[in-house]
Amino acid sequence: MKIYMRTQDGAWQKTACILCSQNCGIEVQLDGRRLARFRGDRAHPASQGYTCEKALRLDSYQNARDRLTSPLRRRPDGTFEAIDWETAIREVAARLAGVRDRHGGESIFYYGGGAQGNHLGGAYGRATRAALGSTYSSNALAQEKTGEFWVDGQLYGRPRCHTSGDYEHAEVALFVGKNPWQSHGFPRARVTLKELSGDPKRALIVIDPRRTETAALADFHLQVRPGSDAFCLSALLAVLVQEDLIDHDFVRDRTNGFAIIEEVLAKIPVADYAARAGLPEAQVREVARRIARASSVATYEDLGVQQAPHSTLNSYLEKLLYLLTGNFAKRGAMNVHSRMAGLGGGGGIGRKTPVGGHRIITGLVPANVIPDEILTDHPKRFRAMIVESSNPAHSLADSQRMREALRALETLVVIDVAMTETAQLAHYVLPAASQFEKWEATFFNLEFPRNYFQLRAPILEALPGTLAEPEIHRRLVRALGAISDDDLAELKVAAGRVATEGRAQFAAEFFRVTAERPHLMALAPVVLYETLGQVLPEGAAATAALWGAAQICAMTYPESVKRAGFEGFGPELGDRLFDALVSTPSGVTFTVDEYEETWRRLDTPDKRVRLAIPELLEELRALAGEDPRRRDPEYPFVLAAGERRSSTANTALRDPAWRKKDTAGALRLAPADAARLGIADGARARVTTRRGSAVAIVEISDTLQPGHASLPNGLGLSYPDADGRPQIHGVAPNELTASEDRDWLAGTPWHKYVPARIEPA
Ligand SMILES: Nc1nc2c(c(=O)[nH]1)N[C@H]1C(S)=C(S)[C@@H](COP(=O)(O)OP(=O)(O)OC[C@H]3O[C@@H](n4cnc5c(=O)[nH]c(N)nc54)[C@H](O)[C@@H]3O)O[C@H]1N2
Ligand SMILES: Nc1nc2c(c(=O)[nH]1)N[C@H]1C(S)=C(S)[C@@H](COP(=O)(O)OP(=O)(O)OC[C@H]3O[C@@H](n4cnc5c(=O)[nH]c(N)nc54)[C@H](O)[C@@H]3O)O[C@H]1N2
Ligand code: SF4
Ligand SMILES: [Mo]
Repeated sequence: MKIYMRTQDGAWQKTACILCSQNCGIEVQLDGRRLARFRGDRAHPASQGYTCEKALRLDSYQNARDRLTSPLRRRPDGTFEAIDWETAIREVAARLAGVRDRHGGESIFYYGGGAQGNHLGGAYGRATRAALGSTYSSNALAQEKTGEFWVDGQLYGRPRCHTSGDYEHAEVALFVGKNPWQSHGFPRARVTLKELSGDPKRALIVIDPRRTETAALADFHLQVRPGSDAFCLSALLAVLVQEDLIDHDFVRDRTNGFAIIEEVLAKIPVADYAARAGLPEAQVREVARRIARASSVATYEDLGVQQAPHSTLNSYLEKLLYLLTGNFAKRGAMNVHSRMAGLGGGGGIGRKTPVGGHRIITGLVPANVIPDEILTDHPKRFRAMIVESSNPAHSLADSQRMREALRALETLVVIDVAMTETAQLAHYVLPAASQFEKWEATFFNLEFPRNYFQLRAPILEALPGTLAEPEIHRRLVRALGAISDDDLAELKVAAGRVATEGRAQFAAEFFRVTAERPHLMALAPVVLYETLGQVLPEGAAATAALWGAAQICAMTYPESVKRAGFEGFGPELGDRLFDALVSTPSGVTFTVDEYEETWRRLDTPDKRVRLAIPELLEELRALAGEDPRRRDPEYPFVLAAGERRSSTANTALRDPAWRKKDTAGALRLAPADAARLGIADGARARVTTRRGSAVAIVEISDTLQPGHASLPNGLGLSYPDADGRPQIHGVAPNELTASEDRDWLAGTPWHKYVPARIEPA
């Protein structure tokens, strides 16, 4: 099918940067197929013209040397041969159907579904999974956010009650293991950080072992010992209780269970815990008082604590800090945001993995246990895998074991734009059109009180040989025989009447047909694509699933959608919202919330926050017997494996030439350690962990404390040189990490806490 493009050559074309979850709106000028010139899109409702320096490098993604241009099939000797799409779809469908028929569809595991900016394809992937009966899935959120989601579920009744911080208006902003200057995570991050830092009436607080760019701007930098956040956070909470700095009205009117946590926090020895965290007691007390005194506080916890010891407990303690001080459901504080579509894996509550019985949170299998669910003779093991827009052979802990697991699969299918480390192990590789060659959108819509959504139109024709994911999944679903022409006959007629009768009659027909043929509901994205999609304006068939999402969004938040300026009831409201998405290339504000909305979104029976979480209170009590100052003398360093820098963008940019600074991806070391080990700036050092060993170029940096070392995220990728020979650039962090180093509850990895030895090389 011909893909429509909105604008002409030479014009500024609206799209988004896809190098982090922020997806700033940008405008691009093309030079042939090259993304030649960039500027921030001032009409984008969230980014308002803001970008960081990385957006300028997007052509390295679009025109990479290792872009895939044909479906590939593995030969017995491990090399690949190009095959046509028809063969590829037929064989992939047949092989996966074979696995399903022999072992059940649940033995086909799905991983990924979108990276930093492309979540539309994953929606269609759900149809392929449904066609196969594949029920287990995961993605990168199970390496970072599942512990936090679980805590949200305990506090607010449902893991979907995800909170958003209002840093722009907060009197105090607290960043815990988060460096937004580099990693962003909220709109126009650097502008907001500078405002916070420059205003004497406001305060920026950072908890980070390293003096990051954000910490350097902070009013208070709690430079914790790596991995000791549970001590720091519980000491802060203990000060609130022991100095009676609690918001008693909020706690009494809005929460349950305070007495239980008060008892635990009252006993915590503040001076001792501060010392274990490497902090002056006076500073901990001052920070707790500053938080308590503020009229509003917004917090952000990220990988520094989520990928470190006590990950889930840290999430709990961080949330208690804003709850006990009443910084919830109000301006400048924390609120429960709306969403256009979820990013979880679906499925019921209380599910466990089939082999190890590990907890599945928001439908996501813990990333670190995936190899254990494959490398076993257990009859319920995963036998096949579909990997879409993700690179688990590189991004999951313990790459060696992950590779072994991927090799043990009967069938591995990878859908990607580039020849990744995971694709190299696949039986079939299906080449996707890039995010500038198809309709695309991010589902990282996490803002409150105004939430935003941008539907991006293609600005380039698809690279020959590639297909957009919606079309790949449509073909797979059809080849699997999950949908018949008969199933769609009436809906095609209804679609044909949309031009004259509008979409409301189509919606009614859709619900009638899916009620009659219930198997079609799980296949809805492909059903919509083949019916409604064919009559959407501008060749936007791939946005048909978004029409479904817009309908659900309007049904879930009718008042908030109306406040955003949309009119109508029921399907009409969803339709208006969808029309706006398609016709507003800079993106739209899709919900506007009142602060009371946060309370209405809670899913506890009495709409109160449940403060006491027994499992985590037990872990909190047990901290007394632990000392983060103790280290294994064999591995005296703590290595943070995977720092975000201005030279990193996960693995979206594979060509090392995009990096203008820090080209080798340096191992950062404190001056005292470098001097003691006799390692000069720019020299090579060997890093050895219990799992592996690697050589890196050293950068001596006084931002690190002694005993702490740091490697960047997303390096160690294989990329062809000018003669097509693969070269590996930098250290792949997960050659050094181990799958057993993970949170006991959520299974999240300890990438930021890897015991290591460092020597001159
Ligand atoms: N430039 C850039 N931006 C990105 C990305 C990228 O690759 N490059 N990736 C995006 C993605 S996928 C994500 S999830 C976010 C992540 O965003 P962040 O979580 O901000 O990123 P990191 O640099 O991995 O970790 C944050 C901080 O944790 C600190 N840290 C390490 N150990 C500890 C510890 O024990 N305690 C505490 N308190 N802090 C510790 C590190 O010093 C670091 O400053 O970034 C997004 N943005
Ligand atoms: N040691 C260590 N490991 C980490 C981290 C760490 O800090 N340290 N961070 C973790 C975190 S927070 C994250 S989010 C993960 C990220 O790791 P992954 O989930 O593996 O995601 P990305 O590195 O973003 O890779 C995305 C893939 O999508 C492909 N792609 C891009 N556009 C398209 C498209 O349009 N269609 C398709 N089909 N494919 C496309 C890219 O080529 C790339 O292969 O890594 C995790 N791993
Ligand atoms: S990398 Fe992130 S913050 Fe920077 S321009 Fe891209 S989307 Fe915006
Ligand atoms: Mo991430």
